[in-house]
Amino acid sequence: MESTRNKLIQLLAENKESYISGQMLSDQLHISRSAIWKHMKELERDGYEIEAKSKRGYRIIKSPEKITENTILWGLKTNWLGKKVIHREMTSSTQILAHQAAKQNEGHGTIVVADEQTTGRGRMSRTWHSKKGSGMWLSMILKPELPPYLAPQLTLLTAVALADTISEISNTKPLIKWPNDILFSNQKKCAGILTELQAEQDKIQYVVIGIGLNVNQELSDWPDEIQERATSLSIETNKQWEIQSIMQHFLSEFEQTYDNYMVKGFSEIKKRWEAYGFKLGELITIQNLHETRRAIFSGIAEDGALLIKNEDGSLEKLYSGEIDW
Ligand code: BT5
Repeated sequence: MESTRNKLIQLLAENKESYISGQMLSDQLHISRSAIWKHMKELERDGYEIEAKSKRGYRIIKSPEKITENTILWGLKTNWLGKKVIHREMTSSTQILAHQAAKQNEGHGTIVVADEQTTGRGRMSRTWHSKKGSGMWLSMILKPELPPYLAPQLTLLTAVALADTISEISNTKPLIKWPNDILFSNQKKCAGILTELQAEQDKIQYVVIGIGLNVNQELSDWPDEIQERATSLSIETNKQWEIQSIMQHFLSEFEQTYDNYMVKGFSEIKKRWEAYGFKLGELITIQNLHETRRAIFSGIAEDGALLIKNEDGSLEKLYSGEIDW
């Protein structure tokens, strides 16, 4: 259930440019004017700067930089995504928390956010470095009405929304490396996506999509082996970024992309994805137990597989990580 506090922030956020009267707030929230005043004092303690003018009402001038459930909601322009926020300063992994929450019936669109993850995870039990306050460590609980075999499309959809967000806010040119990495042209990884599915045979119960986006790290924040392969928005642009506004932008972008996909299907996502595709149209090396061969990376298939064109002109789908980029 949405708390009065969150509704109050929502109302103030919607009226950012003007004052909203104590009476109007009290009518909308069904609480007394003195209760409104008490909430305002609590918001101030959370780091909000609030202007109160007699005869005009209240206005938020500045929200705190520290991430909290309230500050994420403040200014969030989504309809359903992130309306319920679970925030921790420190946790093992937002994926673990999100799975627990989903099992306890947390609904579609709930997000889990942490400032720091002690055991952030990548695919196949790999580690995701998640230093305190340096990146967007976010997991989203979704309950899509989709057959499980289409779940890989959600990873591609997330990558498109994330690449759009990065290019819109920072004016950089990110690339998507199939299936789940965001890189820059120097081939350094700035973000990774982890899609984890809980499904019955023909029905998704829920999916948790985890996004790790490096925002304000310097190279020395990572161990040597990661330094060679990683980058952050800050390293690429030479400036510090506000993590929460990036998150809000991403959540809006994701929601629109997801809603559109649910109505219109995958073809638009495919087009948008291919516009960002790393090494699309180029020769790549495919390795498996028996052979090494070269083929052209020619696109992505409806089921999220990677499409290659062999030397004899035949098209083939690849699913596993046997590509040597
Ligand atoms: C991924 O895995 O790229 C998915 C990462 C998903 C992280 C998010 S954060 C929020 C949510 N909660 C979690 O616990 N996880 C998700 P993968 O493709 O397996 O890449 C992992 C590899 O990337 C590691 O083995 C390292 O080589 C490298 N790596 C680790 N941390 C990195 C970082 N911060 N930046 C760039 N590369 C990193």
